[in-house]
Amino acid sequence: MSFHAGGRYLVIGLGRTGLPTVDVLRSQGAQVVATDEKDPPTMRDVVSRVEAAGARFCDPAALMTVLPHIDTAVLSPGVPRSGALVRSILAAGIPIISEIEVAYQLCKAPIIAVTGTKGKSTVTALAAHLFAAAGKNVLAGGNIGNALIKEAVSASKDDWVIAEISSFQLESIRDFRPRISVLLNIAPDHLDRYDSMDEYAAAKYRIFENQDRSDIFIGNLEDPRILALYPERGTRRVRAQTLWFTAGGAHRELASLFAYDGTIWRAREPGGDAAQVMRCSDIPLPGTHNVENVLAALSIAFAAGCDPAGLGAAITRFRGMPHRLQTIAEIGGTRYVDDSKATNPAAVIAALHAFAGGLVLIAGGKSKRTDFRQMGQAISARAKSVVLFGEAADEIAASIAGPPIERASSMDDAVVRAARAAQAGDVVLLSPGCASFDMFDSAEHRGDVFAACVQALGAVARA
Ligand code: UMA
Repeated sequence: MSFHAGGRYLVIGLGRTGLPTVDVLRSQGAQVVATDEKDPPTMRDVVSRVEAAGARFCDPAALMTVLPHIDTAVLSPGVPRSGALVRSILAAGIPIISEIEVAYQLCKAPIIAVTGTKGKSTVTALAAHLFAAAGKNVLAGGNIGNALIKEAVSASKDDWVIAEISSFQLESIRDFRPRISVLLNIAPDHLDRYDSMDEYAAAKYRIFENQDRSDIFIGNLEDPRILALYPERGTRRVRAQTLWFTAGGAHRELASLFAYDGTIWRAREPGGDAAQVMRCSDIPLPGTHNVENVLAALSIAFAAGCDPAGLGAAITRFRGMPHRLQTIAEIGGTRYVDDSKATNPAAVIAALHAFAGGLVLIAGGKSKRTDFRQMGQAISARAKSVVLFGEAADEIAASIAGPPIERASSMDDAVVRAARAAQAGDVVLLSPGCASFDMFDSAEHRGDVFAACVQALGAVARA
C-alpha cells in the first residue's frame, strides 16, 4: 500500500508530527481529515492551522462518522496503538501507518535511519555534520525534533536524508526501508508503553526488517542484544550487509571501526590491517559514550562513501547538541551542565561517568516504569549530593545509598539547593532519567527552565 495523491487520509495527533503531515499530504493533493484528543478549548489555533491547510478537523467523538470516507490513517508517534482511538480505527478496517512510512514513500533520496535508546540525536546530528563536511547535501529530521516527512518531501535524489527514529515511530511501519540502518544500543526505556524489554527491542529491530543485501546495517558490538544479531550468533536475521563498531575490547576482531589505546581505528576488513582515524582525546564531547557515538557517525559516513580524509578533523569542529551534556555556565568555579534529554537510566549512568571530580546531580520527573536500581548504584558511587524532584523522586531516592538527598519543589528550588551543595571545581548536572511531562512541556522545556534558573543564579552571584 503506497501513497497516492487522490487518497483520503486521517492524521492522528496534531503536534510536531501531525501538523507538518497535514501540510505535506495536502501539498501532494490528498484529502485530509485530522484529529487530536487534547482538550477542545486548547485546540483553537491548531484547528485554524488545519483548516488553513485545506484539511478538516474532526473531534475524536465524531470520528465514526468520517471513518467510512478514510483510506489510511497516519499516526503520530506519541499516540499508542493500544489506545481506544487507534483500536476503534483498526476495528473499522482502516490501515494505520506512521508518519515515517509516508515520509519514506515520498522521499526520493536514500534514507539513513538511526535508532537506539541513547545517543541517537547526537549520532544523527554528527553524521549530518560529517556529510556536510564531506560536501554531500544532507537533510536531518525525525525524532530529533522536526518531522521526517517535511525533510523527506523536499529532498532530491542526490541528497541524503538522515533520520533519528524512535521505537514509537517503528511500531507502525510497513515498507520503510532505509538504505543504511543503525542500532546504537537497547537499554530499559518506555516500559510504560511496552510490556517487556523484549517487546521494546522488537520495535527497535524493525529498523532493518525491510532491508536486503543492497542495504547496510550498522551495529554496536558492545550491546549484547545487538551482538546477538551478528551472523551465526543469533536467530534473528539481518538481510542487509553488516558493519560493526565497538568502543570496548570485546569482539574487536569483528569490527570495521573500533577504539583501542585512545585511538579510533578503521579496519579495511574486520580483523585486518587498521588505519588510524583520530585520537579519542580530540573528540569535543565528554564521556566514553560519546566515543561510541563518534564511531557510529563515522561508520555511517564510511558506509555512504564519504571521503575519509578530513572526517576526523570535522569531528573536532562538532559543537554538540542542546540539552545533552551542554555546559550552561560556570559560577563561582562550579560548572552547570544541562543533560535534560537524558530521559532514561542508561543516559544518566553515561552522564555520571562523563565527568571526573565532585558532582551534584539533579534528577527526577515522570517515571517510564524503568528500574532505577542500576542508576541508583551509579549515583551512589559518583554523586557527592543529589537533588530530586517530580513524581519519581521517592522511587529514585529508594535506589540511592550514601550521598545526601534533598527534595525540590521546582527547578528553581533544585538549582538553589544544588548550588548550595556544590563547591568550586564541582559539576552540577541536570540529568533526570525520567520524562518531563509531570512538570514541563518537554525535555527541551525542562532544559530551558534549568538554564534560566542557572542564569538567574549567575546574576545574583555577580550582583
Ligand atoms: N495525542 C493524542 N492522543 C494520545 C497522545 C497524543 O491525541 O494518546 C496528541 C496530543 O494531544 C498532541 C499530539 O498528539 O497534540 C502530540 O503528538 P506526539 O505525542 O506524537 O508528539 P509530537 O509533537 O508529534 O512529537 C513527536 C515525538 N514525540 C513522541 O514520540 C512522544 C517527538 O519526540 C519528535 O521530536 C517529533 O514527533 C518529531 O518527529 C520526542 C520524544 O519524546 C522528543 N520522543 C521519545 C523519546 O525520544 O524518548 C520517543
